[in-house]
Amino acid sequence: MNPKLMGVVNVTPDSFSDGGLYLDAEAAVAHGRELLDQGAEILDVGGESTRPGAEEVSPEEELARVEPVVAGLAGTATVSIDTSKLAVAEAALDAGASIVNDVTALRRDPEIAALCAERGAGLVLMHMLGEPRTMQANPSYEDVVDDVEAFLSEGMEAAIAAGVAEERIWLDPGIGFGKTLEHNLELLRRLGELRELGRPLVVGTSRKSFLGKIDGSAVDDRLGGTIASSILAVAEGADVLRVHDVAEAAQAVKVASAILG
Ligand code: HH2
Repeated sequence: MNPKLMGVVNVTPDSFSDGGLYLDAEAAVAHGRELLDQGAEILDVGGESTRPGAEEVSPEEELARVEPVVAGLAGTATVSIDTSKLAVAEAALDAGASIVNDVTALRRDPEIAALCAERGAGLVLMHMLGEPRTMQANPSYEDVVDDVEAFLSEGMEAAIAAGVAEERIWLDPGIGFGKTLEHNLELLRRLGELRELGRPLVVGTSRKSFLGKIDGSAVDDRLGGTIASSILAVAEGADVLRVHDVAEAAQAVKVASAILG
């Protein structure tokens, strides 16, 4: 049990838990460095919130937010760019990012696959039902785990068809993206079934609202829930944890690893 920690660096005014805190590029770079010191192996830089109801920002605006931050961190860290826009992904790779984290799994800009292929970049494909503006309006599935697995399998096939090497693809069930509390819990409980896809699994539960639905906690008071859900995800086979609170996640992973071996 040795998951990598992906530290979240949000350069947005409106992210659901840390919006506005690191909008200034210097503050965002300093925050990224701090997360590295705390044990992050990857820094996930994002310039557009994907919280439920969020409106899209223009590629120009998103790029202006993330480019200096990627450039400031890429020399010392493995950087993923959290975007679903081709122009942003391309500029971020130019600035030194080596992974594209696409929460639409190529549905918004399918050309991201060819870009990653050409650059030899990693690609994270995440499941989302619909789009952020509307995804929480009554999401429904036949069987949430089977449906997510089929979606990720198709996305992976599309990426491979566009030339992305299979070993550069990571998959993510998209906790909180078009899912009820029960859907999220079932995905976490049966996460091991997604191992059949044969690729590393990225899981992001950090501070998400499903945790608050369980215990009534506010967004800045969900560290315990984040840790519990993250460690259980690792026990079910998660390889990468996308978290805001890297120091605490690193400590939890160390203790869990010592116990489980
Ligand atoms: N969650 C968020 C954003 N990007 N990417 C992946 N691969 N997996 C996730 O679970 C995931 C993600 C949402 O978290 P955050 O970035 O903190 O919020 P916001 O989208 O409001 O910026």
